[in-house]
Amino acid sequence: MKNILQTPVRRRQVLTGSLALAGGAAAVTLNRAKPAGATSHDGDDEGIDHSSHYHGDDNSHGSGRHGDMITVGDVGTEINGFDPTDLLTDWEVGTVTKGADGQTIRSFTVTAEDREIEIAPGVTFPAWTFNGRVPGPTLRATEGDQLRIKFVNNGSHPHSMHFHGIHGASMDGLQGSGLIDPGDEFTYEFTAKPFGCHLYHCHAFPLRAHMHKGMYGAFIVDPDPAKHTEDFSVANSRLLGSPENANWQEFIMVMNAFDTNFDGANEFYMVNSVAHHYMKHPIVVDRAKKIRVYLINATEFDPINSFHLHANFFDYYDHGTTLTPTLKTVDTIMQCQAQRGIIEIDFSEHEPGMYMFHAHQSEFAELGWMSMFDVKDLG
Ligand SMILES: [Cu+2]
Repeated sequence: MKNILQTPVRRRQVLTGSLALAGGAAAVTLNRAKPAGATSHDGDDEGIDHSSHYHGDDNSHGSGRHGDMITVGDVGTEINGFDPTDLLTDWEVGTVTKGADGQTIRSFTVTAEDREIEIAPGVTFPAWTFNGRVPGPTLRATEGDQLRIKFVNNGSHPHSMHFHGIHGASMDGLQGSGLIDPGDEFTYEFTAKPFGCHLYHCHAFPLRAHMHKGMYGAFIVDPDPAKHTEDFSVANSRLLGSPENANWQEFIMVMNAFDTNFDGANEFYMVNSVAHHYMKHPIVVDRAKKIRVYLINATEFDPINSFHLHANFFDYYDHGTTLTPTLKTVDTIMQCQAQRGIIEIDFSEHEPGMYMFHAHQSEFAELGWMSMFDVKDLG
């Protein structure tokens, strides 16, 4: 397949649906009702059939005009090796052992490697990855664990893992503290704290190149309920594997974007690397169980990203480092790069149906950052 990078793609081309890739690759157009490449729009909004449906079926749940404007076709797992639907709940908890003092030691291995990924149907991107995926593995630990993260650089450039957490200077992922050349390895050791929704990313320079190439991932630290007796049940509900936690539906969502022609502006926006994936594959949730989204903004080039939920409001925990919400009853939050937080949503009083969420920068939504919860009675 001819690489997308040989064909310059600009943001407005994608928006107007005029992008047709050479070499037999799939076309990207905004109108799913017509075959790929069958239309040619020369105006921003002309030719978009607002009567067509986001999913080719029932349009009674208010998706309306938004839903018309998504990429055509689908991204399989053949190139990427991961499915964004599976990635939502793919917690990497490492290998647990006990130290002599009974301390929990949690060990991970993360490998940097170059890998081409498919970010929209027929659109590939030459990524630099952690463990072959973008975002990298979602590393999840419990507050107070001793972490040992063995990092192996099998990529073509120097890389590191810089954790947003509390640790010593020697473990920071800079030159002399874990920034390593191809073929080298380094083990980061520190205590998992503070509890919250964090991230890690490569801190090699130029930083923006290593970020936008895909070198970031989630780092979740669950609170240790024993340390939070005043909010024990809340802390327990955040602890992966606890009975209280089983009453929640938890998802990792990393907001990201890709600059496919390397002009310093993004052509595609999304959650978890595939444009419009959760429009074509809505996230099925049980109406009776609350939703907890670990939301992280890894978007390069644009200073702000955002999350907006339709038809409902939610509570928000900035950085996830508190057990009471830092924002209550909001329907939109914004994050700068590396900002993150926990969103808690309750649909129990709602009718079942499709509930959209998306960036409220409209252009981001149209270029891929638009998703659906499919709220059902699964009882
Ligand atoms: Cu790097």
